[in-house]
Amino acid sequence: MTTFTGQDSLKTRRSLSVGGKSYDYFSIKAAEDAGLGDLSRLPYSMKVLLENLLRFEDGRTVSTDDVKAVAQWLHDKRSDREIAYRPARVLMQDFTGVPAVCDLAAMREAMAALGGDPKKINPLVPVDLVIDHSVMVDYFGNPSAFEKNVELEFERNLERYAFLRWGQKAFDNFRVVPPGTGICHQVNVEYLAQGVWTDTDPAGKLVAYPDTLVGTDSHTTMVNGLGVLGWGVGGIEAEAAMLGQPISMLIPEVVGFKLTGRLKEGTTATDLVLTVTQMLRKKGVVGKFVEFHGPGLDHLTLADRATIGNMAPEYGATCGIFPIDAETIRYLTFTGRDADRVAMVEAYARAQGMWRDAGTPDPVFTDTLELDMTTVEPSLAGPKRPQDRVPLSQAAQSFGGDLVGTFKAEDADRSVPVQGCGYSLDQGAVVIAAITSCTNTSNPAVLVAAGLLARKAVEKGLKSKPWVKTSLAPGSQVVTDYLAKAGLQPYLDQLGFNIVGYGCTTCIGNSGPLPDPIAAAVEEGNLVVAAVLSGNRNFEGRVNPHTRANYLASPPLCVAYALAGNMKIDLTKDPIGTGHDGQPVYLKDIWPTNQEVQDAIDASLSAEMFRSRYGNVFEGPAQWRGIQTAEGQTYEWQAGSTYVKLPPFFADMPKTPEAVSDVRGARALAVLGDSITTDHISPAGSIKKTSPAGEYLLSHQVRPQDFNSYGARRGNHEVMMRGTFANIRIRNEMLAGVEGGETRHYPSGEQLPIYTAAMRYAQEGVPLVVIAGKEYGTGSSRDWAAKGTKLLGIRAVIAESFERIHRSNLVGMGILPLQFKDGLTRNDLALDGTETFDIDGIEQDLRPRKDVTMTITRADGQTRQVPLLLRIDTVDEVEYYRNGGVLNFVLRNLAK
Ligand code: MIC
Ligand code: SF4
Repeated sequence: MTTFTGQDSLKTRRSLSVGGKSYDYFSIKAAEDAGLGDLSRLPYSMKVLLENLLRFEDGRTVSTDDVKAVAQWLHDKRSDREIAYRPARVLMQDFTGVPAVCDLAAMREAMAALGGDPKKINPLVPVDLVIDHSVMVDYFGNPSAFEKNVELEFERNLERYAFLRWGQKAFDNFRVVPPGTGICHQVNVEYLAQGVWTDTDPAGKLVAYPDTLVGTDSHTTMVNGLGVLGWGVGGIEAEAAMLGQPISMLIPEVVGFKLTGRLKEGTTATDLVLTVTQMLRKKGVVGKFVEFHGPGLDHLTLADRATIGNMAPEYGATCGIFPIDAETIRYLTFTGRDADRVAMVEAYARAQGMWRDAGTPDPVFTDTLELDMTTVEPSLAGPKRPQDRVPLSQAAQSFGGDLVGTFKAEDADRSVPVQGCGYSLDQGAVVIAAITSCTNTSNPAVLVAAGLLARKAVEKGLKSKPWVKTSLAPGSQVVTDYLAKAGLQPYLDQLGFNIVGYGCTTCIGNSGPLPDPIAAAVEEGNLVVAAVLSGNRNFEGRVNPHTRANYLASPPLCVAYALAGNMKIDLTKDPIGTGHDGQPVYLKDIWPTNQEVQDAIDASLSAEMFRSRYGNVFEGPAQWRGIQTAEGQTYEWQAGSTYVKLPPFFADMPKTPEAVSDVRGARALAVLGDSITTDHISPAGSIKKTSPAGEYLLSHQVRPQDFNSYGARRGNHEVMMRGTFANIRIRNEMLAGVEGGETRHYPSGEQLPIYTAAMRYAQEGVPLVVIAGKEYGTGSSRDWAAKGTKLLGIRAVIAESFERIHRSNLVGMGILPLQFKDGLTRNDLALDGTETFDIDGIEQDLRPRKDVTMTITRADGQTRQVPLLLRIDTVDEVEYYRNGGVLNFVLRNLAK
């Protein structure tokens, strides 16, 4: 395979011999000697980018000037140069992977229609897709929960899985990790990632280079803990990368995060990552790399680093990376990676100046910040944003504050009897306690801590409160092995934390319904009840439609809150329950010491567990192996399918794109506030019966219990268009006091679901815009947030700022991201939806980051001109936009 097509003008190709084998590599030291000067203090992540440029320097997509710009970065600590970056591989999960395979299948057909060769639509780099996002927690708290949930998962998702099995055969370089195996990022860290990748060049010579990737999931950054540079991109960008299109990016700023000290007794890696997230969000690192360094690294296990890397989307950074050091090597060895490969990782890192040890001087960074880890305290984050950290000691009070903020004070003590259960549900009840998410289930320390806490609680005679939906969903089967070996699973089981599946579950919003009587009590009392989960996201409407408050916390704290059963209990002061002996039990009485945790890990985790579990990782359960698969280069779309449909993005695409045009007479489809997440734009969770998507499914004879989730329906654009902006908690400022995806259509003035209004405007030939506040598109990589926006007829999104991935997804779908300038916001414009909008500067002289003008015409004919910054950031992106999207661009090129 030709993953290095460069001409190597700087003559940096060298060879390295390890374990009797010789590898070529593109040497940074050689580049220094070729005139770039001392590069030793470049950040680790910049060295990875530099190597990529050296390897692919072809005088066309990558020039020696690009290489020099990286060297120059060392002096300026920033650069406005655009580079073409080619990651070694691509990682997908099924929520984003199914629509990606749909796109690829559609591109094969479009390719044939354009007179090109459909076989060109084939990944050129290795692609792994892990099926992890679909399993739901329908059954919980009993020994058969796991089996029954898996059964339902296959029943619901058979069509999608059969489609993926077709893809597995139809595309080269494409592997699928079957359902029930683990979560993509944990499988990546524990198995797929290699630290250093190797391949043979056209002359048959082995070449070594850093393992790098893009993933169609924002938490791809978890692998940064291993020193592997990777981040999340939309499916469309990943598909382009598979087909050989380099990632177009600006040489990033790199923020150095110095860690000193070590976590004190009673605190966990989860507490640390929530602290880091809060600090970095406050700093503002969107579009930047974050790199961790300092003596504190010596006290962080690889799993701790992976937890910190994981939450990069929550702190807003492109990635949060750790350099390679002795701990990386220990982990690679321990997880059963091939000994030769491990030796190579060390030799390669040393040869390239990418190895960290105590003596390594601090790299040069654009900006820095520092945390003494001894100051980290037990924490939660919530009730609706991951960056809103609350110290455990203030959680009860802070929840009370939120509660009173939402309701009249006299409602704060409301309590509703739960039908047929003999107890009442109070305000603040914890109704979900979920040990979930790759963020934490990849870290044995916090899982073992949860198990030890469960043991101590059981020994004292404590029980989970009966209204709590408890679940444990590990990100790999190895977790089950070590919890069993440590003898801890039985105690977790006794508290209701039986295994419910190996996958994302509650973290993605697949928490399943609350038991009917509980849901009824919540609705009857309009209670604010909570979920406590060890996930990384708690955006409104995500975790469960009934939990208005959602707190992220470490696995042991999830168990603690299941015991306590209410957010209003102060776990640092109030008893968590009453023991056998009638005496109050406090959290501190059952919290395990760091030494106990370490001892249990030492006694129960072994390299053999990783080897045996991953030895047959592509096999899957019987249900998977039994799926009948279609054959053929192109997919036979099933007319009746409500899961997989030919997407419309390339329908009737002409060989040359039409000219781009200014926006004329647009209406606002929605005016939105700050921190609009991709969960608001394209929710992933449950589909309401009364929503346009629900009505569509009903009209296609799908029963509500078979609706599955928006995430699982992403292979069907009809559902997804209807689900765009259908989040139950989104607030459109064009309507006062309305929650949910509604808008007002003008000039009729009628209040309609957003989808219905959009279709009405489409019929009327009216283009649309969306107006929003800061950090628009926060959250995930899901490109459906941009695809849905496109299919609703939205030409431009005008916001105060954009989150990285969503901005590039918008451009990738041919939508204009426009940013307010000079401190102006939507609030200064007093918009109510009756206005029309014209945007100039697109037809003429389209170029990256230019200023354009928007003219607002009010109902009374008055006009106002607003300057905007065009957030098409690179020259390549201009081309994507001109082509109507990145995939259309790639298709046209391949068809030539
Ligand atoms: C998430 O955590 O939000 C998801 C679900 O994993 C998404 C991807 C998706 O929407 O499928 C992400 O993080 O990118
Ligand atoms: Fe990990 Fe949660 Fe995303 Fe799944 S949904 S990949 S568990 S962060």
